[in-house]
Amino acid sequence: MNIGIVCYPTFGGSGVVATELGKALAQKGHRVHFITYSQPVRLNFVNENLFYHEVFVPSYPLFQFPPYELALASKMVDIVQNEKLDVLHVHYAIPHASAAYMAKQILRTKGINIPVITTLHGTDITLVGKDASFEPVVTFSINQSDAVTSVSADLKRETYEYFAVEKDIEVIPNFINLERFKKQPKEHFRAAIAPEGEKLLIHTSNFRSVKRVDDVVRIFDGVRQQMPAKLLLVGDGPDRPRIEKLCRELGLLSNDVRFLGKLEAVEEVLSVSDLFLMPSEKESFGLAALEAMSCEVPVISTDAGGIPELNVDGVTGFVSRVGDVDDMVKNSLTVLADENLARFKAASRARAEEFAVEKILPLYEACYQRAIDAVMAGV
Ligand code: GMT
Repeated sequence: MNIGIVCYPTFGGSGVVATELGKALAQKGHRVHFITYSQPVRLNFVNENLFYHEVFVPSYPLFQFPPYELALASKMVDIVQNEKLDVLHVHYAIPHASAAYMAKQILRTKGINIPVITTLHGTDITLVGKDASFEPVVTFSINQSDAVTSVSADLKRETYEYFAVEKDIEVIPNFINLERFKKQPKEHFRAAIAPEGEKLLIHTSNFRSVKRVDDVVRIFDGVRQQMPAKLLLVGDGPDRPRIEKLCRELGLLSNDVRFLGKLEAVEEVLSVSDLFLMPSEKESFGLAALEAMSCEVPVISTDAGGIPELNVDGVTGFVSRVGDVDDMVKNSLTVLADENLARFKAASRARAEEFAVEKILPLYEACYQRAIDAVMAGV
């Protein structure tokens, strides 16, 4: 197939999923065209089937808000026509689904009926999408897509709850490359940051309020009062200054809590970690937790959104109510206890194997084929 993928090119989960999907499809022999405003961060890979098309928004003094959606729709029209795409797959509804709708209408006037697949990732529905500023457009463009997928059953439920969506939504969970995300021998790194054999806790996110990074620090503070431990914080974002201040207030030094910033090879740091903390307020799936589990790192999480569809309570870690820091401290100590840790680590990797890219990819391929067949049949 000749597939167009539209996504955010950043470290965010939806962009990561879209890029990894495109790479895996290209390795299977499909031709994949990324259409986005800059090179996706995970597109660090050369393959004869991968193409990248940059969306350029001309600046003009009149534009207080550059019209990205229009430039994107125009680029989609251009690439569908000239690269003879079979299907357009847009990740994150805002503004990709509505730009795809516009492109589809323009292409119709040229005698081309391109099927559009929209994948809902989370905040496009749960935070931003249902805001009155976007809701009518999000509802309309989801309903106008030829097929709609969501990354968890909970996100599907929320979509039907908050939007007048009539389309069938297929749940296709996120996936993992088990070869890349596997425990690597990085003991020298571990010895450097935890020289006394301290337990290593880790959190990766975009440091936005929905991630509750304050709770990460408070959980760590509770744990280290009971056992020697260190915390690794990967990623960056608007809450970081507040988190640094909280660490100082709690007397946590830079040797106790390491801010590592945005990392490309996050699997190397996960490989030396013992416990992943995800105390999020909302999380449609929790891709960062799946990456950790694949590297044999158990997860302490909340029960928000789709996380319980991934993190199995009492098996791959534990699930607590949002904000229940005491419970997450207690659960962390259970997982980290020497007599339990190996069991939780093995169970985490085994659970991650259920989300192997080889298992999930055919679900997307089948979805594309059904949409192509329906459009060809004029349905
Ligand atoms: O979590 C974020 O803030 C980033 C966001 C995104 O859209 O890039 O992630 C969402 O999509 C990921 C991939 O499907 C999911 O694993 C995350 O759970 C989801 N985030 C939220 O629902 C808050």
